[in-house]
Amino acid sequence: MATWEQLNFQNRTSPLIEQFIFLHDFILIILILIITTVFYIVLNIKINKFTKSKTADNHELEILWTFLPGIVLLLIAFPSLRLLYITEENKENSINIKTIGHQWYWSYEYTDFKNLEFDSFILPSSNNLAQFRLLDVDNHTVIPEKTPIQLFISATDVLHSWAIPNLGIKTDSAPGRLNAVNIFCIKPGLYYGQCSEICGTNHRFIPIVLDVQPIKYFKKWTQTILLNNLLQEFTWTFNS
Ligand SMILES: [Cu+2]
Repeated sequence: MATWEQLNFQNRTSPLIEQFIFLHDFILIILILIITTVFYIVLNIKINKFTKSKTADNHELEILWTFLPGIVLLLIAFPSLRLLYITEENKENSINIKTIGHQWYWSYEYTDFKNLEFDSFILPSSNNLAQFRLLDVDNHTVIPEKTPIQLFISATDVLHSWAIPNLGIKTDSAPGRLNAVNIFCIKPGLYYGQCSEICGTNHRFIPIVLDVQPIKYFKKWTQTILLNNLLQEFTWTFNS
């Protein structure tokens, strides 16, 4: 059932989304101020019926309505430019992950580990209550918590977009172009996202599941994946 909390942003789990929401609230305050002022003026004109002689050639008023919007725009421009640079800043990254959008699945490569790569497909709908319909995938993207991670995003066929609303990430994945984004998640848990750029008939069927784990579990997970890949390779060579 829908609740009032759903009107707002999802739970914030990274310093980046905190900053985004702060900017959003700040702009909202400016918006409310502008709407109230305009409403007040319109109401005043309606009630008092301003005559032309009162407002025409009012030099102070003209200066005010030229510079005030400029200052308001600057107040919005500087914080948003700052945020734009913070999202792409890459220093002291512990892990690099490459994700590539395909029609219609995501593939992941952990470039710091040899052979650590997998594809992530949607799970078909089932009656399993522990599974989110159209949001769950077979292979989760596991990352350690409280670790700066750089995610490189690209695509092989058409435009896709890699998005996790909890972390404030929504970055286009374009063929022939490498976009980078920073992840720093402060809470372990499962975070769900979807492709956010219309990419074809199965656009709604390529979700993203980010599994944020404590570092020791992440290490274990890398070992099991590597072992699995090795076994697969072995059976493949054995069968052929
Ligand atoms: Cu897509």
